[in-house]
Amino acid sequence: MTTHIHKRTCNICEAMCGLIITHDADTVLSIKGDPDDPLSEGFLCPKAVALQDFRTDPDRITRPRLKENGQWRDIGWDEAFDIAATRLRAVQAAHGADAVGVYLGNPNAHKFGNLMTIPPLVRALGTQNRYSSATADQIPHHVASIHMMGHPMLIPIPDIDRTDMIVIIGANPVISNGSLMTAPGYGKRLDGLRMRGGRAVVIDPRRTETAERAGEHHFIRPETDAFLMIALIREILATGAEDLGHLAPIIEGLEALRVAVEPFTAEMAAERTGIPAPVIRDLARDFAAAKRAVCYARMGASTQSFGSLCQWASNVLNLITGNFDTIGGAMFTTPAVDYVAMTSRKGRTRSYPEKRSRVSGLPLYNGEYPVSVMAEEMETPGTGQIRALVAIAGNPVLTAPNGRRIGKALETLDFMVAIDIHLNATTEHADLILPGTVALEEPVYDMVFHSFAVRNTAGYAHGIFPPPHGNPTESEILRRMTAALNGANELGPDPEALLRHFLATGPHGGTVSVETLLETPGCVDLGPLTPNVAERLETPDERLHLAPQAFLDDLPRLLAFAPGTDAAHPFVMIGRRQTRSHNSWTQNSPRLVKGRNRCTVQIHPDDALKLGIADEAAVVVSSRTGQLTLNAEITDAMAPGVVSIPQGWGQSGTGLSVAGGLGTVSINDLTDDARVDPISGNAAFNGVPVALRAAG
Ligand SMILES: Nc1nc2c(c(=O)[nH]1)N[C@H]1C(S)=C(S)[C@@H](COP(=O)(O)OP(=O)(O)OC[C@H]3O[C@@H](n4cnc5c(=O)[nH]c(N)nc54)[C@H](O)[C@@H]3O)O[C@H]1N2
Ligand SMILES: Nc1nc2c(c(=O)[nH]1)N[C@H]1C(S)=C(S)[C@@H](COP(=O)(O)OP(=O)(O)OC[C@H]3O[C@@H](n4cnc5c(=O)[nH]c(N)nc54)[C@H](O)[C@@H]3O)O[C@H]1N2
Ligand code: SF4
Ligand SMILES: [Mo]
Repeated sequence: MTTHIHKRTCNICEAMCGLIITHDADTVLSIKGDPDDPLSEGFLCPKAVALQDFRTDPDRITRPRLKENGQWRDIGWDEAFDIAATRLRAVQAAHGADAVGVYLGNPNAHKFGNLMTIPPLVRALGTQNRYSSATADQIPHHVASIHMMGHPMLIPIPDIDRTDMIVIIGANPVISNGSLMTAPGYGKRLDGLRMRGGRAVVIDPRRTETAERAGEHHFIRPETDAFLMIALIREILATGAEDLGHLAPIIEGLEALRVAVEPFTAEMAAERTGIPAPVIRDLARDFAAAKRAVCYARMGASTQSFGSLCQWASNVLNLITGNFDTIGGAMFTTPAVDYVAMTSRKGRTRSYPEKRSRVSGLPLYNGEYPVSVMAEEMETPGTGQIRALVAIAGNPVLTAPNGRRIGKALETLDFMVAIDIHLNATTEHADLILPGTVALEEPVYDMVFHSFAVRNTAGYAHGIFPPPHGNPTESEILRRMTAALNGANELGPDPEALLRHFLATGPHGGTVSVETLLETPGCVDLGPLTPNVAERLETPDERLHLAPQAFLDDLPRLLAFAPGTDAAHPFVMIGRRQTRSHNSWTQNSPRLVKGRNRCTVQIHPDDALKLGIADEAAVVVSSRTGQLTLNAEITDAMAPGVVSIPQGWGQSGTGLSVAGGLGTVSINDLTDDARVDPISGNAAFNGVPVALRAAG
C-alpha cells in the first residue's frame, strides 16, 4: 500500500486552515493541521477531520435521481442533463425567463469549481430571480462598502494580529473561526493581543466563548448595537478626539455625519442598549486614544433589523479614529485573484439598489434578491412568478427565515432541480437531484476567502480522490448543465484555465501562478496587509463617503425602535453557532454529533425561575411564524430576557440516518421572513420576539 501526503486548505468554513492529509489510493489515513500554514500555523477544528466522512457518508447521493409519481429512481447522466434543460426551458417558454429561480447555498462560496462555473449557468438561464444564502448573512457589509467605497467586495478586515484594541460586536470567532475575517485559531490570536498589553472587548447578548477568552464583555439588548456605535461616534466627535489619519484628504461627509449623530447621546444609548453611559463614554475615549484599534461587527450586528446601519457605523468608527486602511486597524487585502479589480466599474455612475422585488419591493444588491422574499415570489401569481427552481448546495428550508414556508412553496413548483449531496428538508422537494462532489474530490483555491484574510495568501491543490462511479466533478456537472441549456456541444472553460488567467492578471501575477502554487503544496504567504484603499476606491468621485444618504435616511427608523413591545412574545431570541456543526449539513457525521443533544434553548436562571422551567426540561418556544419544543439549558451566560437556539439543526423527519434521528429542531421555524433590514433586505434572524413556557 502506497501512502501519500497531500496539503490543502480546509474549505468548510472561512478560516482556510492548512491541512496535511495522509491517504492511500482510496482511504484517508489521517487529517492533521499544517504547522507551516501562514494563517493557521497548525490549528484545525474537529470538522476538518470529518472531511473524510462527507465522502464516505452512506446517505450520500451518488447517482442522478429522478422523482416520478412520488418515487425516486436512479437515472443516467445524459438523461439527467436532458431532463434538466428541457424542463427548465419549457417553464421559461411558457412563463418567461424569470419563471426559473436560482438559489445558491453557502458551500458554493467555498467551492472553487462552482465559483468558476456557476456564472455562465446563471447567464444561460437569464433570470433575475436569483437568491443566495448571502442575504441571510452579510449583505449589510456589502451595502456599507458600496455606499462608502463604491464596490461591494472592498470589505475591511480587522488586523487582529497587529492591533492594540479590538471591539467585537455580534461575532463569536472563537467558535465560528471568523467571518469576513479569515483568521483561524482565533483564541490564540486573542491571547496574543492580551499578551502584548492589548485589550479585547466583546459586546453580545450572550457571554460567549469569545467573551470568556477576551476577558471583557458587556451584555447588550439585541438589535440595539447601532445606538451604541453611533453614540461612540458622537462622543468621539463631541470631545474633538477624531483623527481621519492619512485618508483625511479623500474623506467626504464629516459635517453631515456630525449633524446626523447629534441625537444619539451616551444616555440615550444606555437606555436602549442596557450598557451604562459611563461605560460607553470610557469606551469612546479609550478607542480613540488607542494607538491602533479596530471595531469588528459581524453576524449578530448584520442579521438584525439594523444590519446596514451597524456596518456603516462600524466603518465610521474605524474611519474617524484613523484606524481605517492602517496597520492594526481595518485593512484591505491585495489578493492574488483580485475580484475588485476584475469587476472594476471605476468611473461609471450607478444607483442603488439595482432593482426591487416584485411583491414586497425589497432591494436587489449584488444581482440577488433577499432570500426572505423567495417564498412569496413562488406563491404570488403574475409575470415573474417563480415556477421552477435550480438549487445548488443550499438548504433554505432549514436556513432561511420562516424556512417551512419555503418548503411549502417548493411543493407548488412545476419543476425543481437540486445539485446536492443529500436528500434533505430542501432537496426532498426536488424532481431531479444531481449528485455533487465533496471537498476531497475537487480542486481548491479559496477565491473568496483569500480576499478576506488577515494576511495576503494563496493556495491551490487538486482533488485527492475521484468522484464515485466515475461521476463528473461538480464543476463539470455545472458546465454540462450550461451546455445543455444552451444547446451547445462544447463545454465552457474549465476552472483551472480561468484560475490561470485570473492569477496571471492579478497583483501577484509575476510570482504566483497555477504552477508555482502546485509546486508549493499548502498555502503560500504573500505578506502582511498593506494600506491600499485610496487607489482602490470605486465611488464615482473616487472619495470615501462617511455619511451616505442611504444610512442617514434610516436613522429616524432607528430612533423610533422600541424593543420589548410585543406583549404576546415578551422574550427575544438570538442564534448560536457550535464548534462541531457547520450550518445545516455536517450533522450526518457521527463523530460530529456524538454526545448529548446540543440543540437546546439557553435561558437565564431568573427567567427560568419565573416561568417554572427546570434545567433540561422541555420548553415550548413560539413566535409569529411557528412553535418548537426543545430542552432548556439554564445559564447565566444569557442576558435576562434573551434566549438562544443554535442554527443549522432540524433534520428530524429526513431520511438522513444519523442527523435524522437526533431529535433536533430548526430555529428557522421561528424566525420571521417579515423581519428584515430594509436597506439591504438581509434577514433579521436575531431579535425575534418569542414566548416561552414549560411543556406539558
Ligand atoms: N436562524 C439562523 N439562520 C441562519 C443563520 C443563523 O445564524 N441563524 N446563518 C445563516 C448563514 S450565515 C448562512 S451562510 C446560511 C447557510 O444557508 P445554506 O447555504 O442554505 O445552508 P447550508 O447548511 O450551508 O446548506 C448546504 C447545502 O449544500 C449541501 N452540500 C454540502 N456540501 C456540498 C457539496 O460539496 N456540494 C453540493 N452540491 N452540495 C453540498 C448540503 O447537503 C445542504 O443541502 O444559513 C443562514 N441561516
Ligand atoms: N463552527 C461553526 N463555524 C462556523 C459556522 C457554523 O455553522 N459553525 N458558520 C460559518 C458561517 S456561514 C458564518 S457566516 C460565520 C459567522 O460567524 P460569526 O459572525 O462569528 O457568527 P456567530 O457565531 O453566529 O456569532 C454571532 C454572535 O452575535 C451574537 N448576537 C446575536 N444577536 C445580537 C445582537 O443583536 N447584538 C450583538 N451585539 N450580538 C448579537 C450572538 O450571541 C453570537 O455570539 O461562521 C462560520 N463558521
Ligand atoms: S476552522 Fe473551518 S477551515 Fe479550519 S478546520 Fe475547522 S472547518 Fe476547516
Ligand atoms: Mo454564513
